[in-house]
Amino acid sequence: MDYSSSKMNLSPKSNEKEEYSSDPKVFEEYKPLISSLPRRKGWVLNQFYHYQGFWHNLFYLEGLLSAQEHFKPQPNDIFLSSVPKSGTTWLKALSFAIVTRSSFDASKNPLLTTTPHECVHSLEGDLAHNLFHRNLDTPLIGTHVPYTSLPKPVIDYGCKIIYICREPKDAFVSLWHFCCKASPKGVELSAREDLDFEEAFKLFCEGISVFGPYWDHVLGYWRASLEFPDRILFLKYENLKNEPVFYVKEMAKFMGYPFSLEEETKGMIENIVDLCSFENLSKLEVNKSGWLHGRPYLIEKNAFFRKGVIGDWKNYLKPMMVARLDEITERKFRSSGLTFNVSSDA
Ligand code: PAP
Repeated sequence: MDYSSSKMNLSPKSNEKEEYSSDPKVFEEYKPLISSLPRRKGWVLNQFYHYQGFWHNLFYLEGLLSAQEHFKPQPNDIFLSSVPKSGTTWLKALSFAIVTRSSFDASKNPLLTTTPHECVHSLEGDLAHNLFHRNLDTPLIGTHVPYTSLPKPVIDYGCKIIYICREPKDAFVSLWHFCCKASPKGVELSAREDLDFEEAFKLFCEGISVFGPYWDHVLGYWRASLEFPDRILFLKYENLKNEPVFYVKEMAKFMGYPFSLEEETKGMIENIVDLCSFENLSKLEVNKSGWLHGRPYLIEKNAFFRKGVIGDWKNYLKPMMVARLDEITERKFRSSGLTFNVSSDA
């Protein structure tokens, strides 16, 4: 398949509320496979499809299948990976600022005028759908694809991966808010079906969320990071929040862009942390207004910047819900060595 021929039709079909439909010619080859997959009602977008152990909406599934078949990374590519709502936007901003720091002076950084998601494009969304061309100025590519579904060359070439995860109660609350702001393309926001919090919670606990089950996604990268520590840097949102300077330094070293002593003395790390802070990015005009393109649903840019704190789940989850999510997390992560020991700032 030739990416360059990709053209999407994002208007809804008349006979069903499948909000996104690709050009049938482009993804024709995947139709038999997709129609054979188990499916379930999803959040925001009508259907989730079960593929290689994870739930995907149609748009990202087609992108994933195409990427698995055609995507060829450069050996020095660095993948920024996460399960949605775990700190992707922040990770993209920090990584972009780190690798491009000698190309721009502080007042000209593209992050001041371009959203992090447009500075670092996503594999299964932007690139596989040919919505954006690969930005060859940076080695960075974003992805939500589970570890075991990554295109084979990404593993074979030994590409580096930074994975960010987030405490599951906060990840769920963030996902629910995001989904409430998203609307299928072609559907008025006001005409969108309400996303019931309890129903969303139930689905999340069953593992039915975009790129879910959340726990399997995290564990896939966690185990791989233990096996290949030189290739996979595993970060937690909460640690990055509590000690940003330390982790930005770690990230730069891991990516092969370490800070020199002179840069450290001049406060370069602190400058990057400040540039990419929630407080700074969320007040920039580019992140405050307008719509983010290249998604199967309509979403305002400001939806990627809600509160940016640890422990906001306390404001939303009933004690029974907390117990249920904590129990699943404990059970799933037991004996993996992965824990979340978080202090709340909500
Ligand atoms: P995505 O997977 O759709 O790209 P992602 O960026 O992973 O979303 O998650 C968004 C969350 O990160 C939001 O969390 P909240 O809903 O709990 O507030 C968002 O506020 C938070 N976030 C975005 N940018 C930053 C930042 N610079 N620092 C800290 N948190 C941030």
